[in-house]
Order: sequence, then structure tokens, then C-alpha cells
Amino acid sequence: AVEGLAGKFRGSMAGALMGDCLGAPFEGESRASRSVLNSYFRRLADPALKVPYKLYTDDTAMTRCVAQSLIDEKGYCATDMAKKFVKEYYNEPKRGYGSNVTDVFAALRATKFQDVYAPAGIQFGGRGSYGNGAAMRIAPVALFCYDAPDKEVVHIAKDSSLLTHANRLGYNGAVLQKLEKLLELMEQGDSVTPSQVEDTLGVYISAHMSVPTAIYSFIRALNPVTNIESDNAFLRTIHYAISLGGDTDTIASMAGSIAGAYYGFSEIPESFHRHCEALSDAIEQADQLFKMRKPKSTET
Ligand code: R7I
Ligand code: MG
Ligand code: MG
Ligand code: MG
Repeated sequence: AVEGLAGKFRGSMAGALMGDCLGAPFEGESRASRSVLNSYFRRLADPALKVPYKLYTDDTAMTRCVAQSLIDEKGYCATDMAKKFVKEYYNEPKRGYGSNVTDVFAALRATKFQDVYAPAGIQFGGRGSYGNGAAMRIAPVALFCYDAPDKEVVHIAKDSSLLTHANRLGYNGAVLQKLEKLLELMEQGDSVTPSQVEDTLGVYISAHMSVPTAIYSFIRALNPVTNIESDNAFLRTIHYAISLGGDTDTIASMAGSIAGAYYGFSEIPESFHRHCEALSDAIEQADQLFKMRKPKSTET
């Protein structure tokens, strides 16, 4: 088995995929009941269950592009990443993309990638999208920048986000503002209900109403959660994130990538591997990112 840091790289990529695949059936629906979700996870854990695997959505389609671009270019190349997004979208447009980001893909293609940041900048009357479509695909950037100086991870995270999402609220202030609320919720411990999380942090498709929620899901699921039967801590994270309703694939994917990195791939129950599309690709990309990780920073 792959242990240690390599297992954490695999866990992060696999966790992002699994949160997306397992959360997608519930996206945009009203919050699933505790019995529906408990039996969903119980059934999937049964090795005898015969069902097709769950398809990944735009979250994973774009995560795969980010990872592959960093691998192919051995670093951040805006044009290559933008081209990969566009090629992927036109190959498989029915992965559930946000309704406005597809205009960015069309404009990038029409302008032959001449100014790769321009199309995102003119979304929503020139303010840019505050959708969570940049945050949902960020895990490979964190892995690629493992041990790199902070300014490197900030640079790649920000610039790769700007290829599709230019709204300053989306990637800056609003997220930080919400982190204060996140701390407030953490102080309240186990008594916090799904409605409170929805009202305080949000379960919406905007970055500022989903990123703090994903972080909260990871923290909350470190310990058993009332009404959540999953006793494996990795699965509990995804189960809890989905239980909040709303943008379930994306919140579960972001929470899953953190949990997978924290617990490591070997902690992900094997019975769930076959339920997610293209898990072997996620592992392969994780291994490549692991092999090419930056040497330990010598910055003081
Ligand atoms: O952010 P994005 O890629 O969407 C990601 C979400 C995830 O939940 C995926 O699973 C998928 O379902 O979609 O796509 P965008 O089209 O940029 O943003 C998503 C939506 O956020 C838009 O269609 C708008 O409804 C909303 N939105 C805004 N609304 C008003 N004003 C984003 N920015 C704005 C804004 O500035
Ligand atoms: Mg999606
Ligand atoms: Mg969708
Ligand atoms: Mg979503």
C-alpha cells in the first residue's frame, strides 16, 4: 500500500473525485433526509451491490485539466490550462457546468486564446463570476505547490482561477469574512444543525457560500456526527457535506479533497472505489504530482 505523503496526494485527488461523484445525485435538490443518506452510504458499502458507477461532473472534469496542465507544463501555463478547459468542455459539454462559465469557453475559443484572461473578466457586466467553479478545481494546485513558498501557491491559485472567475469578492474578501463565521460555528461544537450551517455559511454555488462550508464539513466530521451513520472519518466528511444540501457535489468534493489529504488514501474504504468514475486516473495524476513536487523551500 502507498503510505505517507504519497498516500496523502492520492487521498486528496481521490477525495475530490469521490465527493463529486457521490454528491452529484443530490445537487440542487432540497436537503436529503437522514434516512435517505444513511441508506445511500450503507448500500454503497455492500460489496454485493450491483449498480453502475457514479459519473463525475464539471468539478472533476476541470480538476483533471488543472492537474494535467501542471503535469504537462511542469508548472503553471495559462494558455495551456485554458486550452485544456475548452477542449474538455467541447468534448463532453454535458458534465453539469455552471450556466455562465460556458460563455467563457466559447469566447476563449472564438478569440483563439489571444488574451486568456479577458473572457472571464467581462462576465457579469465586467465584475466577473463569483461562482465556486475555480475553488472546486484547486486541489492539484495545492499538491503541485507542496512545500513551495506561500507566494507560489497564491500566485498559481489566483491566476488559474482568473481564467474563468474574475470576481474579487469570489476569491478574496467574502471568503475571509465568512471564515469569521466559520470560527463562530466551530465554537458551538456538536449542537450546530444543518439549517444553521446553511444560514450562516451557505450551501450555494458561489465561492463565498461554499468554500467555508467545505472547510467546516471537514472539521465537523473529525468526530462522529449525530444522525450520520458513516463511521469511517473520510466517508463521514463526504456524508456530512452532502447532508447540508444545496451544492452537494462541489461542497463534498472540496471537503473530500481536504479529508483525503488528511487521512490518506488507505483510509478510504475499498468498497467505495468502484462507485466513482475514473478513480484510477485520479490516482495516476496524484502519483505524477507527487513525483514532481517542488523541493522543500529554502526561503526563510
Ligand atoms: O462557478 P461555475 O463554474 O459553477 C460551478 C457550479 C458548481 O456547483 C458545479 O457543480 C456546477 O453545478 O456549477 O460557473 P458560473 O457560471 O461562473 O457560476 C455559477 C452561477 O453562479 C452562475 O450561473 C450564476 O447563477 C451565479 N453567479 C452570479 N450571479 C450573479 N452575479 C456567479 N457570479 C455571479 C454574479 O456576479
Ligand atoms: Mg458539478
Ligand atoms: Mg450543476
Ligand atoms: Mg456543484
